[in-house]
Amino acid sequence: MENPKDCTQATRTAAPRPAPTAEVREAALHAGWLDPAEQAAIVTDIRKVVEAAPLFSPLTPWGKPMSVRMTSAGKYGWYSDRKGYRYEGHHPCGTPWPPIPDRVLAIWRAFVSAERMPDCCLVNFYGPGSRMGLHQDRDEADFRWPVLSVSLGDDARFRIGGTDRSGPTESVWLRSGDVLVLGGAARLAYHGIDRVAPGTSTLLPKGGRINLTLRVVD
Ligand SMILES: O=C(O)CCC(=O)C(=O)O
Ligand SMILES: [Mn+2]
Repeated sequence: MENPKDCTQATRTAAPRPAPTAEVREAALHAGWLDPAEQAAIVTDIRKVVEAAPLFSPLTPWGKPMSVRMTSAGKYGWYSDRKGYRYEGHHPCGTPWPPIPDRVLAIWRAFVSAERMPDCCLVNFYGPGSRMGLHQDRDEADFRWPVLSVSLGDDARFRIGGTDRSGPTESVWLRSGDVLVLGGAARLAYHGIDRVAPGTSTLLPKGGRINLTLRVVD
């Protein structure tokens, strides 16, 4: 890749990408991509990730704990504290991040690439009242690789705008089993989660929402 700041989406070499069910400001939504059995199998995989690398609440650079609890799988984990947003090679307790589950990598292969696997699978857990403010995913070296996100559990109100923080936004409900790809013009779009609707899914016995975000980091 010659110009890593170019957002022209990297292309896979095998079969064409599945067509989205909807486009939300140039993000590709694949509603209901994972059936309930596949969702349950991925939750089992993610429980093992969380056993090896427990969820924690990162601090924002302003010193406030985030309402979303997180962990990661892969070569790098996303991390934040008073020093800023970044990727780290180890969980805060010092152990390497566990590998990204094969079932999760299969989703990346279907939408992005069979040759270049993601370096990070960020696992976000939204409990009661958790939300995520508008932000860009911009801690990666090469924006030509899209960001792929998988929603599991309760419905979430996802907001997306453009590359200007104060520009217009649109919102869409992300439901369990949905896959969203932020690539091309949407790669650096501001986005966030306004709220999660409790009791809208039976996938997680205690409720809440898991979001998996797959990214190429370096
Ligand atoms: O939870 C989501 O759907 C979005 C998560 C996100 O934007 C992030 O972790 O950077
Ligand atoms: Mn994001």
